[in-house]
Amino acid sequence: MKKYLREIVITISVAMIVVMTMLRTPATETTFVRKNVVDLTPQEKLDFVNALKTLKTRPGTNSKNVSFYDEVVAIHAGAMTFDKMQLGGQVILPQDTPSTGPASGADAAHEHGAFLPWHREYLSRFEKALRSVNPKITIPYWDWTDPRAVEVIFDPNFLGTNGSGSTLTFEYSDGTPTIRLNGGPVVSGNFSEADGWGIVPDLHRNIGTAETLGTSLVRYLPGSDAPAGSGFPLDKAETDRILQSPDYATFRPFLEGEITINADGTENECRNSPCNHNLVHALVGGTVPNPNPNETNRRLLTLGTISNTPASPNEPAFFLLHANVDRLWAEWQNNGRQGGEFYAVPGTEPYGHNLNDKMWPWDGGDSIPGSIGSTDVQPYLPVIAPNDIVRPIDTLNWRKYGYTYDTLLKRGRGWRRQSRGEFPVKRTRVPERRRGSR
Ligand SMILES: [Cu+2]
Repeated sequence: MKKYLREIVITISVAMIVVMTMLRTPATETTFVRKNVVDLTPQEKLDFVNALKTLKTRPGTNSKNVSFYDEVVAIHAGAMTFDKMQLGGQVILPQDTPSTGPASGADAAHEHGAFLPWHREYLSRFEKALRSVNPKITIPYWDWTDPRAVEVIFDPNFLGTNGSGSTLTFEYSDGTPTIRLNGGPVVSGNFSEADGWGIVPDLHRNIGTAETLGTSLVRYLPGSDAPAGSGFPLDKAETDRILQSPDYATFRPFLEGEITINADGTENECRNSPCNHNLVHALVGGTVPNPNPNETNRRLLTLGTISNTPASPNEPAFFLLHANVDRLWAEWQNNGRQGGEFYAVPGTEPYGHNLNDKMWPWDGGDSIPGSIGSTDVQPYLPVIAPNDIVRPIDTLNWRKYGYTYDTLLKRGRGWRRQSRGEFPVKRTRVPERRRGSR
């Protein structure tokens, strides 16, 4: 009898220890799921719009007294002042004051390896700010191959419709067919100036002239009758091929839109017509070849807010577009390519873009941005702590940030290695460094 009593006491004690240990173990942090924008409920859309608009009125820490949201825009603009040559040299940003420091000479956020790490960090910080308004929010993504997406995003009750009041005609002497674009300032809906979405003119400049685009969001969306390649949705087979890229040196420029790879493996540079991520920027904001062949510094004309890349986060659709870019990177990584060996080959990138480089603006103040035209970006930037350092290597695991994508949940969790269907790559393009050099 005594023996049984002792066993019961031991059993109860062990059970109590187990329970107490479980209570002391912190609950695993919630993973937020970024959803396809077409799957958002009306309430989720309302919450997202309200959070954006709250950040547009929240004070920042900059010396110009612009809002927290505007400060976020300034970070993106600032990153692009480290190299005045933009879009592969098709547009050259006028600049009175050049940048200084090790990051000088290359756009800190685009056209090089850190395009994906930089925007992953940038979006996650912005998403956390949105969640400080409403703890349920995640940034929805715009699957640009989804034929339903454009109508959902540019709905009058969500991000608002096309701009209006301006019809532009571009005629070419070299045989390029005449282009007509309809758009202009967005005058109604949640992101009209009248409804509180006023844009800081200094942070809303044309990338080719540095002239301001004004205080209203500007869109030149293609009509639903636009021919393939000039409208939405984008070609799904092409986006699927991006995910088949065998290495980061192919994947990053293919996704960003500097190159495209055909079904037979041949590779083309997207020189005169943008591709993939760049194409979405170009289509929403309006981008056409410059009809004046003498303007060799400006071979593309960028008309609206999101096609003038430094200013592009003034357009709320920017965040949906970049959530999709980040999702495609996460999917590519999730397919057995999670480590640093699936990033840019060491030493092949300009400073700020290699795996262990500090990325401006999270570089401890090592580099200072330049101006856009005569506009100094510095006073619009938030205060960033000197110990707030981020390197590409810190960004490779998106789950560490506490979010994932619905498409990854559907296909199972975890870093897993699958057989990778890869296409044959015929390398015909010039190396990345040569294209960026003057
Ligand atoms: Cu960007």
